[in-house]
Amino acid sequence: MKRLLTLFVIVALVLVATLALPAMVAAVPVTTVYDQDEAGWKAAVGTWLTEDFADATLNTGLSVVTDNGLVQAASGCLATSNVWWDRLIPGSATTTWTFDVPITAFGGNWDLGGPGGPGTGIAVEINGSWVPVGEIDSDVECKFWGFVSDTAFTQVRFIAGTDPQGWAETYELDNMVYSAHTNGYIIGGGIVEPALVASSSVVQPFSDFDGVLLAAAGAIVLGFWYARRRGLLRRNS
Ligand SMILES: [Ca+2]
Ligand SMILES: [Ca+2]
Ligand SMILES: [Ca+2]
Repeated sequence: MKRLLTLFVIVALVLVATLALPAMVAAVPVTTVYDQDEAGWKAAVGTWLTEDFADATLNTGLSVVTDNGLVQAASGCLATSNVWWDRLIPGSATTTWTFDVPITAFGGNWDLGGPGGPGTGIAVEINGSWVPVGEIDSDVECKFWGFVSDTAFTQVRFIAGTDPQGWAETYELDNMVYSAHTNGYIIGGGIVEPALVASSSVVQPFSDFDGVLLAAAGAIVLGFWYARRRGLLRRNS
């Protein structure tokens, strides 16, 4: 009897180890940066949405929390257009973009070198645990910088970078682009497709990892139930 019970427990533990560990490893996103390679980024994602900051109203499903950022006329090389102007300060001023629908790629046209001169550069991070993606050089002027992730994310955060040239980084960003194309979702042509809306409105009660744990717990409970039913699990028998 005890042997059978031990077998059940071992099988359950092996199930958790083999299923849960790969899920935990896969949870760390791997990102590919496209520094001054807009064509490469666009080829990688296929379709995307653009926020051109023509006015202060952001695209549907896009929101921002910022200490200093705002939409205004450009002052540097992006001067023919309205842009996102911002000043990032180490330890105090950051900007976080949030996407209602998980995305896998993000980028834009950047001017760091013009507004305020070259500063700290910009460190870009994604999602709640703030995985570092890379730093945008402080002397970039009207160049594309973007990235693609193998794991979907819903937040992009800009913080001051590590370049010692300045105490802050004042910058302007235009034509911010983002895409969910590589995640089985399609965003394109400035229109969010119905399939995407339907997918995003489904509330996911568990993460992948939670689901594995739930399955393992279920297997253990079923094992005990089966053992007890078969009279294999009686105390002091
Ligand atoms: Ca807009
Ligand atoms: Ca613009
Ligand atoms: Ca600057």
